[in-house]
Amino acid sequence: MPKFAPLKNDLILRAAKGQKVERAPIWIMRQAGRYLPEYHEVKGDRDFFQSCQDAEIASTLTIQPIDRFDGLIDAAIIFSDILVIPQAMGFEINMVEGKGPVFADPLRHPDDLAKIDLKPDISKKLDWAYKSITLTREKLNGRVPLLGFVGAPWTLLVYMTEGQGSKMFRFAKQWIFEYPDAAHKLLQATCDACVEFLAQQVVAGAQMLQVFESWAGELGPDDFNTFSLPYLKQIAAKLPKRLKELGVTDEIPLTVFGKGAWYSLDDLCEAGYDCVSLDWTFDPKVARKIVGNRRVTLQGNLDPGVMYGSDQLIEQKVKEMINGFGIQNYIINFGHGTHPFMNPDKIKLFLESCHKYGSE
Ligand code: 1CP
Repeated sequence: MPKFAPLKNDLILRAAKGQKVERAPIWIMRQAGRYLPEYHEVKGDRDFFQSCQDAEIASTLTIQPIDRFDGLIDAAIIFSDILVIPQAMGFEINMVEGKGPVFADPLRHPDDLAKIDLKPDISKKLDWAYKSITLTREKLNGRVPLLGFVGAPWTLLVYMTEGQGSKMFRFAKQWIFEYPDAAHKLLQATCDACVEFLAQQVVAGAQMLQVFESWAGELGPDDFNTFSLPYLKQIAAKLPKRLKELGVTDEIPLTVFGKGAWYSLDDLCEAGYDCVSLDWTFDPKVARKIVGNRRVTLQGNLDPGVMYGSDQLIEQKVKEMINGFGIQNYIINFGHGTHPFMNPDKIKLFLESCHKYGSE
């Protein structure tokens, strides 16, 4: 187990565990990356996945927003991608400029499962990710906690079957509705890989974890309960056991983000997660009512598009959001990631407004 500097800012860990905070902590989904000029400078024309796999580069990219917004941001998230689990399972994926990830040979029929490795050795195949987490944690020197993450099984099934981002989800839907047994086989294998990858990220130094179910909203409530929720629950149930086996703390806060699945909040509060991340379609007060007195911290949920508004509008929206959620049991975030076109100065103003309205 590597030894790291003590944390100087543990706000997010306290908020996640329901402990009292003097200010609501903040981080932003996709806080590193394409909207930052310094990202382009460092990445240059290097391949995206090569950048993730190079610990020196990935750690530099992870820390860029922490440096730029020094003192305004309360967590770093490791520079990587949800698609590294499919890569470990044997998929070849190219990150195409201006288009996103493209799989060379997506799964189109249950027979295709024979072409991939359903039991990849996650501790060996993704060893670069652990090196990058450990180095980033060393470089952070206790400034803020470091978050690790995975894509949830259903979201990864979408990419593994569609082969890229999708509007219609034709192939993913074909898998769950025409080949449900094979779909469950793939979801279970992916789920096992997710648990192991999360656990190994903690061994390497991750201090909090998020599970991204980015395509949750493509499923109706019934199908969400069949193809997403059981695996999200398994992750939350199996992770602490695996962490114990590995001899590391099982007190690591765990967040789930089911984008677009507004109907699932009540169930997600019972799914074993410390935090539930919300997209911007939620009214904060309504979300609080659904949570009731359950010990769940909410995260979210500003529409990232608000960054295109005036300074005054940004401040007003932040104020309303924080008033709606309250300062305790709350982690401020966007309802989804930054866009590549965003002005970093607007993001800074957002963060400053969060400090202004998010303090006791
Ligand atoms: O600061 C950070 O958040 C950086 C780390 C990070 C994370 C947490 C990246 C870097 N990607 C992710 C997660 C991720 N990747 C998700 C879940 C969050 C979400 O819903 O946005 C998803 C769905 C992906 C898949 C993915 N990777 C896409 C979307 C494709 C689509 O249209 O469906 C894209 C464009 C990528 C590439 C990617 N990942 C990360 C960056 C900075 C980039 C852009 C690469 C580049 O061109 O420079």
